[in-house]
Amino acid sequence: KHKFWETQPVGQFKDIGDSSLPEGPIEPPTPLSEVKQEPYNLPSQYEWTTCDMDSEETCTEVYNLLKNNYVEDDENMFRFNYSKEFLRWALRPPGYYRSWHIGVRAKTSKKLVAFITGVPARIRVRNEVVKMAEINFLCVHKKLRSKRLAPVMIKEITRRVHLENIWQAAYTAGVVLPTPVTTCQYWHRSLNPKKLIDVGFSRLGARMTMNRTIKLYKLADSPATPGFRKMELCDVPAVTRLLRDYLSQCVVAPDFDENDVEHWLLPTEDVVDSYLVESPETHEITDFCSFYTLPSSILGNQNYSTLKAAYSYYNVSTKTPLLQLMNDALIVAKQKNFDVFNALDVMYNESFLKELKFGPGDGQLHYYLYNYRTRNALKASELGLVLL
Ligand code: YNC
Ligand code: MG
Repeated sequence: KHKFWETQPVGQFKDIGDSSLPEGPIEPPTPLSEVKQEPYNLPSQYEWTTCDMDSEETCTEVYNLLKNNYVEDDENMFRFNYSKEFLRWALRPPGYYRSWHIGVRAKTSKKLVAFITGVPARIRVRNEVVKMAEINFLCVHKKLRSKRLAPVMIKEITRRVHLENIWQAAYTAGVVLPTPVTTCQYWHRSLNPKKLIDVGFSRLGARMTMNRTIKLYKLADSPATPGFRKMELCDVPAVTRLLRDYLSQCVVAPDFDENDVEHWLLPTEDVVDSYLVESPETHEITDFCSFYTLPSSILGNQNYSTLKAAYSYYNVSTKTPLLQLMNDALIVAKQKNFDVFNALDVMYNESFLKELKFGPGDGQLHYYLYNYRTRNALKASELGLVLL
């Protein structure tokens, strides 16, 4: 059934429930000298390219490949439209490897036809911090689908990850593969219900009028929590402590240090937004919330071409109730003109989704680890990892 995935060191369906299998790496690392030194073979019309994301020209090529060929919803109404700024942010975190930004070009035209990326991360699974690659942006041009190009790309990135002496990876996908560590669901909170209904993202509820719907999703004009403000560079140490402490409660979570927090959470215009609560009395930083910007192209609508979506990222509440904190996040997202605020049911998110009028989406997001077995599948709430 899974001709490729059955050959890989991942949890196999046949092993589900076999409690004799130990938690941890499935295969031991091999000596670096035994890692294949040459790239895998591509069909003869294609060649490997390493994509330099510092180059405006290459970044534009990647942007266009993804804009036209990356992930769509089940009904093919929307397609992710990651911005160039976002791609540069997502692909150049502390310690990144340029060799993990892999493209495939047609030899004659030099056109970019496929892409896959990895970035390094330290991910904690229970008490073990494991060096991993986070794999993302696997994309094959629509005209080259179902030709088994994806397995070659996955093998090639695996080889290049191994060359850096890293033997595990984390990734998410909408498709079921052997074998999810967790399966999460997206929830959506309308900020601009009229547009969402007009473009077919949502539908008018039973016995609802447009005016009642608009009223239902109305938010206050400004955040309610005293001391709620944008995160700044000087907040990095305090936010790192707050976040590390919070994520320690999860079974799987990133092991963020101050450099990681500066990169992943310091606000970057139109890429990532972060807010915190600084106590007006003690000036202590007690709570934190963040979201990233990922628009989708609206396919074939006369009136609108882009859906502006915010995605919940890392949130920490110690003093301000999470419900109130996230309501303030919705308010600032609305002020910034987002149409919808999306969140997975990870961490403590279930505690606010229904009350803040998020509705469940269709389609699930499966989380995977490569060459790392967990004893059992996790609950979404035990997961403290958000991939882009
Ligand atoms: C997928 N999303 O099952 P079997 S997510 C992994 N992730 O293999 P072909 C996938 N594998 O079942 P196509 C996958 N989708 O026979 C399909 N597969 O064992 C498997 N879509 O290959 C599939 N982006 O080339 C099958 O399929 C084999 O031409 C079939 O290409 C697939 O980024 C794809 O959804 C997804 O661009 C590239 O459909 C194409 O269809 C496409 O014949 C739209 O492939 C965009 C899209 C995927 C987004 C993502 C995470 C990717 C993770 C990859 C796995 C990483 C493993 C760890 C590596 C490092 C290890 C270390 C150390
Ligand atoms: Mg293919």
